[in-house]
Parts: sequence; structure tokens; C-alpha cells
Amino acid sequence: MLDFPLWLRATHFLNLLFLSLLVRSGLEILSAHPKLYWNDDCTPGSEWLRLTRKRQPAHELWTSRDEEESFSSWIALPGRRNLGLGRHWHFLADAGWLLTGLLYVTMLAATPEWRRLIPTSWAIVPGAWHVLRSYLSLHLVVTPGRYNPLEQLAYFSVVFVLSPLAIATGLAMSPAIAARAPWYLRLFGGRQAARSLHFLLLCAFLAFFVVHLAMVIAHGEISEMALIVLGDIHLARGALGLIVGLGGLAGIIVIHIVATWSSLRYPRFVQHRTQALTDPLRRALFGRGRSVQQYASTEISAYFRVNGRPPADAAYAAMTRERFASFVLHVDGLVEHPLHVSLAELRRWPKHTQITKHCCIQGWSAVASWGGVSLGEIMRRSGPLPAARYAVFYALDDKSTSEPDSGGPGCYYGTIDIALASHAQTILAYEMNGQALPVAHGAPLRLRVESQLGFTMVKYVCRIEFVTDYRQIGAGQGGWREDHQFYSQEAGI
Ligand SMILES: Nc1nc2c(c(=O)[nH]1)N[C@H]1C(S)=C(S)[C@@H](COP(=O)(O)O)O[C@H]1N2
Ligand SMILES: [Mo]
Repeated sequence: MLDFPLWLRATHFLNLLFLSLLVRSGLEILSAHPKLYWNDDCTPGSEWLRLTRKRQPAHELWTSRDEEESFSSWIALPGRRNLGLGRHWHFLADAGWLLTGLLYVTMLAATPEWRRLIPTSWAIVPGAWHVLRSYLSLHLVVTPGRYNPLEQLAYFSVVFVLSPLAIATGLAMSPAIAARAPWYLRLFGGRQAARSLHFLLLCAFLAFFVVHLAMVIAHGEISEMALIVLGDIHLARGALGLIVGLGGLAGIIVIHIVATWSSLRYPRFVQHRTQALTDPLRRALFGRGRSVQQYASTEISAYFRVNGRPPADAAYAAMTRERFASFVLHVDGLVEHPLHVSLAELRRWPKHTQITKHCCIQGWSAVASWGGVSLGEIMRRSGPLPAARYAVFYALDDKSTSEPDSGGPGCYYGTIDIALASHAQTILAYEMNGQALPVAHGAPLRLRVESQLGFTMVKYVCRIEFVTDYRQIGAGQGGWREDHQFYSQEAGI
């Protein structure tokens, strides 16, 4: 008979806990852009999978926010259009799952247990085929003391093929990694192909789960449960194994219910608690990448989605009519020389252009060329004081009038730290694809921080303030979406 050591049973349990959290929070993330593509332009209509019936109007402005779906809390964590919180749970569960995996693989290597899992001869392939045929003719295959070849192959693939691929494709969705190492994206055939594969791996995990469960039941639930939970068949002839096993499952269900309920009821609390654990990790892994992107002009997307509607007030409309002739950018806060610069003057400063891939937190991407002045130039001219640690970018769009249903008051804003501000590809763009920046994309000025998610790149920028801390601004989370949609200020993944 198989005996399972304690570490194996514990990691098996944790694996179920974290994978189930990953699946539900992953579906939440998918609901924010319920379309999958093989191309990184995400041209509307080119998706191979769409999980929404919504259609966008052909002749008026629509934004990627209009494409969002609301998934039920029964399948998504937490459900009901909560991308920010879904991501917090996804990253928290990621950390837990990776630690569990590390422990599991280490123990596997350190004990004879690996022999049970890792095939050592090609004979496993015909063996597995043989077992599959007998299962298909409804004959169970029982191999006392070890896994049958099909089981072994399936378990081995889940641990050493599916899991590493899920990690690798997840990493490919980090704009920080894609900006520092564009070759990494190409390994998967692009960001959207990696995103599609990540979803297909979710399907593979679910399929494995269903078959695995069916087999456990087919082979006699009670004795298997006793083995899995207590590790010893002799100990567990009675109901004890079943009780402990069902207790563990009930624990997982309770965790899901608490996570869902607290996220919907106390989103700020959950944002802070999960970020306290995941942000330091995310900063270390994704916070430092310098963008070295330079796509070819032939790679520029014919279509570039919009997210965030233009300011709705009369003053902005008047400014667009006079092509921003009276527009002035203010640079102030902790600087030696506050600046008040017109657009015409900015255009006389050294110009930077770059062709880069934009990655929205919701999931879509697109490539464009951007021209403007570097933040480095603005910092050289304004001279931030040593106490300045962040640059805050204030926008002209008051969300309560430009997108009244978007869930928050006040003008859009965002922050980046000084190190990110001094990257060569951090620019204030006044041109897109060689033309004056269109109104929908942020005229007259928008930030580009090419190693970060799209929500960092404030459009309609009218003022830059250098500060020591952003906690006194807005609701204190570092930006409008951080304040009202519970995103993290760390936007490298
Ligand atoms: N002022 C302002 N800037 C903004 C937003 C916004 O709503 N208002 N949305 C952000 C988000 S979430 C994204 S993905 C990008 C989208 O840029 P685009 O509209 O040019 O595609 O702008 C970012 N900058
Ligand atoms: Mo976005």
C-alpha cells in the first residue's frame, strides 16, 4: 500500500487551497477584458475567444471600460467588477502556491518520494496507453504500492510541465519584464499569446482536477481519503480519514467565503492587508526593469484602444478648439525652480521618440510610437530637491463628469517614484504615431512609463508635483485608480 508522508499531504492540501484561489481570482482578472487574442494589437473582432455579448458602437467613442464584464462571485474572486481586488488575491495566492511548490519539490528531491513521480524509462508511454485503454473500457487499473503509468505521467506533467508553463506565461504578462527583455515575450509568440496560453493552462488544470477527482471516487473514496489525509491505511479504516478530509475541504470553502465577502464589504482593508504581503515581493521582482523597447514602425498597431474618457468640461473643449495655444504645464512642489511651460515651448526642448507596447491592466495591449520630452529633461530644468521621492501627475479629467459611473470623485492622477521618472523612456508625450496627440489619447500631454501598466500613464497632464510622500493626496493610495478601484501603486505586473 502507498504511504504518504506528512509533508506530501500538507502540500497537497495547500496546493488545492492556492490553486482554487488562483482560478477564481484569475477569472476575475479575465472578466476585466473577457477576450483572448493571438495578436498583440488586440484589434476588435480578432479575438479567438469572447466571454461577453457586449458590442461596441462603430461610430462613437467607446473605451475598454465599456467592454468589462461582471462575473458572479460564485465563480470569480471577488466578482462584480473588482479587478483591483481580484489581482491582490491572485498575487497573494501566487506567493503561497510558489512557496508550496518550492517546499514540495525540495522534499521530493530530498526523499525517495521522487521515484514515485518521476518516470525513469520510456516504457511509461506504452504503459500509460495500455492503462488508458483499460479505463476507456471501464476497467479500473490497481497497482498496489505505486501509481499506475498513466497516473504517474499525469501527475508528473502537472508538476513539471503545466505548473512551470503557468508561471512562465504569467511572468510574460509583466510589462516590466516585457520592457526590459522584449525577447522573453517572443518566446511565447507575444503578450496576448502568453495570456491565451495562461488561460488554456487554467482549463488544463481544471480538466485534471475533474478527472483526478473522478478517479479518486472510482477507486473508493473513503479509503483514498484516509490515505490522503492520514497517510496510513491501517490507521484509517474507520470514518476518521473522511472526517479530517471533509474538515479540510470545509476550511478551504470557508477561506473562499471570507475572502469574497471581505473584499466586497471592506475593499480598502483587504487592499492594504494583501498589499502588505505582496507589494514588497512585486517591487523586488518587477520594480526595477528599465524599458529598452524599440519596436519596428511596421509593428505599430492600426487600432489603439482608449481607456479613460476625455475631460467633459467647457474649459477643455475651448482648449481643444484653440489647439492648446494657452495651455500651460506647471511643475512645482519640492523643486528648486518651479516651471510654467507652454506647449509651444515644450516642443522646442529636445525631443524623444520611442515605439513601445502599451499593456493595460485589464489585459489588452497595442503598439504605438510616442514623441515628447523626457521627464529627465523636466527634472534637469526644475531641479527636484533631495527630499523629493515621487512625482505626482495631475490630469484635467474630472472623473465624476467624464465617466460619472466609474465609481469615484475628483480628477485623475498618478504617481511614479523618482528612479522610474529618470528612466530614458519615461516621457511626457505630445505626439502619437507622428501626429499631434489625439484628444482620446490624452491631448495635449500624457505620461509614458514603458515598464508599467497603462493606468500609470496619466493622460491630460496639466501639473507635475514633486513630493516626499503621496499619502496626503486624494485617498492616499498613490493614484485615482489606486484610490477608487483598489489597484496597487506598484504597476510592474
Ligand atoms: N487622465 C487619465 N489618464 C489615464 C486614464 C484615465 O482614465 N484618465 N486611464 C489610464 C488607463 S487605465 C490606461 S490603460 C491608459 C489608456 O491610454 P489610451 O486611452 O491612450 O489607450 O491611460 C491611462 N491614463
Ligand atoms: Mo488600463
